[in-house]
Amino acid sequence: MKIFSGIQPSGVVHLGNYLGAMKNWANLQNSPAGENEAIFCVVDYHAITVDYPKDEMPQRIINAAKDILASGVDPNKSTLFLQSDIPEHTELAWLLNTITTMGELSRMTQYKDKTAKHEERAGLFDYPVLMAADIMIYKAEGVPVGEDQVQHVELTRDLVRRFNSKFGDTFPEPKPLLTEAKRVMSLSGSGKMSKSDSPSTYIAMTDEPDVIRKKISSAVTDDGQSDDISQSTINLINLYGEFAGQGEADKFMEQRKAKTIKYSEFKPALAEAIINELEPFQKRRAGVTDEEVKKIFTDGAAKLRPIAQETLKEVKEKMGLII
Ligand code: AQP
Repeated sequence: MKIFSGIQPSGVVHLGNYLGAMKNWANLQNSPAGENEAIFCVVDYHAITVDYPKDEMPQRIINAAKDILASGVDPNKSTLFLQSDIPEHTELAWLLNTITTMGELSRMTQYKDKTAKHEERAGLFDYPVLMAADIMIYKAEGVPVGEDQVQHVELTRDLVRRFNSKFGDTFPEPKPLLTEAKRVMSLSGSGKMSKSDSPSTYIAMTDEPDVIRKKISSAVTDDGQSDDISQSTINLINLYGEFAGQGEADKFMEQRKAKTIKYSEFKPALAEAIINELEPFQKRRAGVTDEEVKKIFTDGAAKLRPIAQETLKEVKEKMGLII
């Protein structure tokens, strides 16, 4: 299966990004007998749809690639590139805009969520069409993302069907590939873990052990005594399962059901499990240089550009634009 996914260089990467998407990227690339062909992208054109610190952007782009590599993506098995290095993405997005309705884009919950915090801009509104172009230009069939991106993949499927029926069979219908941790919640107990929220509400993949201990010790839980177990508590126990194994997490869940759980014991255990998982990630990340990332981007774009150009030519022909 051909796999495509991306991450915005919009700041630090957190446990939600890692468990919901990036860890899965490394797993998918290691499919038996190379049955998956994986393409991963730092989507800089998506990250500029809200205000951003221009001077920090070059380093953010490089850091996003380091995060992907540290998660286990191997440039010898997968292709990693920078979105703006292949301008055919934006050209295909324009062509897809002509078959996308305002109603469809208005229904996107991420647009509604983001415009609660940011100005309403055409680029932010059109974000899902560029994402559809990112996926379609490589004719990808699988898109490993977190739950918040599923609606955008569904829109991509609609655009694929519409394009194929208007202009002839061209694209496969991509499906979202989700993990168990498809929606990691914020440590504040409300909403998804998000890098645009306060740093105390997320664990960054680069957080030092002491920072992790402090953040987990102040993470919101229920009181341990109510009949209803809060979503915030379930989220933390699920996180523990991700790092320490389901069997260990089940023990704490049984204690919570029996109302005997001691958060003063559970939280340090969770913090240490996270620290253990992040240690090799942080080591690998520190070992990647900026120059290596630039070379990986150059090689990735050189490999993918002919494929993107080929798809764009096919699309333009089918749309009657080649004379
Ligand atoms: N909390 C989450 N749980 C599971 N998966 C998540 N993802 C994001 N948050 C969670 C997945 O991570 C991938 C890369 O995300 P992105 O860079 O496109 O950023 P985003 O989806 O806009 O979410 P962020 O990181 O929290 O940023 P802001 O604060 O800007 O909204 C995607 O596959 C995403 O689904």
